[in-house]
Amino acid sequence: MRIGFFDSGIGGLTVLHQALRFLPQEDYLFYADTAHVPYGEKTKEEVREYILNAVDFIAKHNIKALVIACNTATSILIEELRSRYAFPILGIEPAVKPAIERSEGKQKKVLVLATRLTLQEKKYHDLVHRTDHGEIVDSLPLPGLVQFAESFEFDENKIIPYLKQEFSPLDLKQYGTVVLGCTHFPYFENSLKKVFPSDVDFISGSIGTARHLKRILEHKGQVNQGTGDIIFFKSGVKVEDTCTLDNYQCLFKLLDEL
Ligand code: DGN
Repeated sequence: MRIGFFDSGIGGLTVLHQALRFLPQEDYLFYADTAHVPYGEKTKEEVREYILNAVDFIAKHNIKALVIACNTATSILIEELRSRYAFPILGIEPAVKPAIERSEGKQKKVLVLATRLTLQEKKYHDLVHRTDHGEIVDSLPLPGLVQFAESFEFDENKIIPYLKQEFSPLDLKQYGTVVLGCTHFPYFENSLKKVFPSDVDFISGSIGTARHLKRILEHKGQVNQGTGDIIFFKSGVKVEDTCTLDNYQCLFKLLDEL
């Protein structure tokens, strides 16, 4: 049986990349809802419908677990999804708590970068509130980075000016840790590093999600001895063209090099 991965687009590959490190012998199904990306600027009702359709499709493929490799989808729908399906469903959340722990030692603040929808949601506000250190957490949506990733635009000469423009109202020296709270953002870590002071740490939830996936499969005695085979779908259509598949391999390579 395969492990399903879902995202609005190619951001979820940053989580699958970590899963491949922890569980290289699993077989995977990766579903990108590219017909509807970006989710972050749409209404909750619209996005809910897209996710339910996609997950219904994925569920027909005999999967043993599903990773919602999208912070936006996790924040608005994870509980509802868990109540609909029998297989384990894991999500991903902005890594606010570990970021606070790292920043406190440096007496600095935390900046959470995510989609507008994630940052609006009660789940995110509860997450920050539960840490008891909400006063040191700032947040900023960066919708442009999702668009850049979806158009395979990673040229720093385009990305850095966009980041500088978005960060211009903020004093970046006050931050000790930056949370990559959208799975599309790790592709831009090198550009982000060039914009922030050199002592800033970057943290995402993808390692935690991959580790959790491994623990669940081990606990259920469902660890596979497969080949690490991946099949890709774009909004319900199997990806067969070599150009797209090569692009996905390039993204894994880009992540390997970070
Ligand atoms: N990659 C998704 C996330 O982690 O929130 C959402 C990107 C988008 O669709 N805007």
